[in-house]
Amino acid sequence: MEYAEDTLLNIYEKLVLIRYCEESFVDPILNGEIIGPVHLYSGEEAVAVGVCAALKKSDVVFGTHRSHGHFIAKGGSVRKLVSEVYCRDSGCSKGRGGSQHLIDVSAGMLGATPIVGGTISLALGAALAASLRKDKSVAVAFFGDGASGEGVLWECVNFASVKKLPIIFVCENNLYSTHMSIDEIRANRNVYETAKSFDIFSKQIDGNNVLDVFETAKLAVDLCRNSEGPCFIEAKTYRLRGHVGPDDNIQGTHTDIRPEAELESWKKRDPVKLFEEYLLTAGIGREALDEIKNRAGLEVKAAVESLRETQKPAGKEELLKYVFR
Ligand SMILES: Cc1ncc(C[n+]2csc(CCOP(=O)(O)OP(=O)(O)O)c2C)c(N)n1
Ligand SMILES: [Mg+2]
Repeated sequence: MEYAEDTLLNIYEKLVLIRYCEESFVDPILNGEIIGPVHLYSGEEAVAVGVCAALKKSDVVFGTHRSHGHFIAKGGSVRKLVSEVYCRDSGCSKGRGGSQHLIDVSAGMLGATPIVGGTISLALGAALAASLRKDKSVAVAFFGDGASGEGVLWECVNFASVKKLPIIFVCENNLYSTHMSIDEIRANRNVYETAKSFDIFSKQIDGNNVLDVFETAKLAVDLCRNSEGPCFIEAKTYRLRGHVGPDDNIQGTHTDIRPEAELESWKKRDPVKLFEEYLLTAGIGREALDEIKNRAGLEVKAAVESLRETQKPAGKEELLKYVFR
């Protein structure tokens, strides 16, 4: 086998943990227990997991409005994530941020915000700092195809290229930006081609194949550590759920966007299932996979149960407690 068994099983565990976490939010969103918008990452897990598997703890990542996966993949605490999504005091932003404001400094997850493209320049700053410190650390900016329409992305790519900064721009191209198809927004679907014009390493990959993502990310990390960055990775992927909440945005439903056949064809390329098939073919026993699933299920269940039993969202009188005034 080309990879150590440990490496493969760690990757599998992260994929499953993210999927279980995401799906655990579905019913509480529908019954109103979770308030505020929640953008689920189901179907895109291989991007966050493949990239973060190539990083060290001391490297840093920045996310988006859809960042539960980035948070877990970089080693953030599941309990703090779940608590934050439920807006509880024990969350990573003390329950005042919710699903879209995720941060775990000790894990190197330096932030996520709902502003499309909003963290790209922050990641650039982290890369500039790393370059001035000469500490060989790498910064990653995760963003969606929608951010490719924001000027700040290309300003950052240009600056990073001019200064040879250790930053990896990771575009999660899931073909839609809210409820618009990429073809309605971009003249050229292939975002990595635009990045190429800045004279940097830029590649389009299968974002549902976690080992493809891992291999390309390792290459990009090596380039960055050798002062041959920046790099741009366009990972083609698809959300199994719709833009926000559990709705799948299928044509004919109230959001009426995505052809059902398109969703069905991507379901066949579910990144968790694809990797499971790979592991079984590579000779890893089903028992080992079941054990991991069991553990991940228990971890998510324990996180949800702990907050249900012990805490409530902050009341009106406490909402401004951590706000600088
Ligand atoms: C600057 C800005 N413009 C518009 C919005 C509204 N908005 C929220 S999410 C989103 C779509 C983002 O699409 P993409 O970047 O492809 O990410 P995806 O949701 O597909 O993961 C938009 C337009 C916003 N939050 N910020
Ligand atoms: Mg998108």
